[in-house]
Amino acid sequence: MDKTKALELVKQQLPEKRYIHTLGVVQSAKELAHRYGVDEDKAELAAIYHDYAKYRPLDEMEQIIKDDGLPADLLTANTELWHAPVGAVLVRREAGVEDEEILSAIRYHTSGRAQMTELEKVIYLADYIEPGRSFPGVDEVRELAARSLDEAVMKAIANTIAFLMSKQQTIYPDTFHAYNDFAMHKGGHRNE
Ligand code: DGI
Ligand code: FE
Ligand code: FE
Repeated sequence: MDKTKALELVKQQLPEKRYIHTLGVVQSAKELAHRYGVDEDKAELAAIYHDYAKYRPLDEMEQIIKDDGLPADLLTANTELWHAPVGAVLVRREAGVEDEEILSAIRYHTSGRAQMTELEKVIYLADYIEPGRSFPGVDEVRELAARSLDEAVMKAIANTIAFLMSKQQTIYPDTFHAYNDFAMHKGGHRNE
């Protein structure tokens, strides 16, 4: 898939602000991929498409969760999570991306999961630390990202869980599983 065409497709799906965020994620993902020996072209494409479904209507996303065999527990989870797995379905269907590594990086970019691949970690972290982000704790994660991919992702996940808990929001099980996996192994990974 050609990068310019991918960016054009994504631009049509997103408001200006989210498109600028996407360009930031692309920049951070390429840097992280380079630093940690992850395929830079895959990181770039996954970053371009990671928020593809972010502005789809909830009823359309709900239908895709039901029709495309996505985990049924998503239906009762925070709807903020939906755009990630639904995005993976739509990027395959509408953009013709078949690469399972890229699709799983899109699928898990919001929740994380146990045994994340290196590409999944890069996209999760790039989404968290891209230059446009300015929430509390982001600079600490940026510093960690310079020396350890696993420690940076673990801190980002811990911050997200703490943030959600401070607002008395639910935590999706995959997010806890991701955290526990890093805490137990300090760096379990799948495939590589
Ligand atoms: O799509 P973005 O805004 O770029 O970032 P994202 O895909 O990480 O979405 C973040 C939102 O998802 C944020 O508002 C927190 C929310 N969220 C809701 N429930 C969960 C969750 N994030 C995680 N990791 N786990 C949850 O259980
Ligand atoms: Fe997202
Ligand atoms: Fe994002």
